[in-house]
Amino acid sequence: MELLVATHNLHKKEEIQQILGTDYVVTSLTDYNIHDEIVEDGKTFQANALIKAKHCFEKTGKASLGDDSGLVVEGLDGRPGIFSARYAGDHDFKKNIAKVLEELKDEPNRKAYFITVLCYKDQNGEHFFEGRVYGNITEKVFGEEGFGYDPIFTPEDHNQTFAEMHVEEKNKISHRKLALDQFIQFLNIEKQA
Ligand code: ITT
Repeated sequence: MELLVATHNLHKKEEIQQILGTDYVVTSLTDYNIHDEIVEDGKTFQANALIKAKHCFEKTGKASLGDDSGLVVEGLDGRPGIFSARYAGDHDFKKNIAKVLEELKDEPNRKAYFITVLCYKDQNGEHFFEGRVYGNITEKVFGEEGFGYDPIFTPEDHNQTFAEMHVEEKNKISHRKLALDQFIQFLNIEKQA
């Protein structure tokens, strides 16, 4: 079955494909030659996931999955949060990471979580699914796998950052995996109905 994800982020697409396995063929906006930037001006992850799913559904007429994700750091009052993609001004992850580490320099509370909110939109309406993984922000970057803030996030009960883990390992425990599990459960129930 095809699953169209309303994203321009190919790392996300690949992770979703790896998590869902061969039962699904994951496609993205790029596969539909849609290159316009979606204005993510919602005030919550839910609102932004909905904006992405709606945009994609309206452009393609196909059931679409929006994924809005980010890093929420306790000692930074929840930042970068919904501003995770452009925290330091643009989509430059080295700069985003550097900004988070700099802001946490004198902050003892390094607790954080990653969140993914999925919005699935089809002709019948919208459905939301959420996954979170709790952990801590490291003092410096470790590892080269994954993407975004993975090199500075160590999940609870682990001693490696997401970027030090093999992709499969991250994808077994990640925020995205937890949200996708619920989504797949929903699709399976829908199929039986
Ligand atoms: P789309 O909106 O096109 O899907 P995006 O990269 O802008 O792509 P988000 O707004 O959902 O996606 O994500 C904001 C940022 O949060 C993203 O650019 C990454 O830096 C970071 N992020 C999201 N998921 C992540 C993950 O699994 N690991 C590390 N960082 C992640």
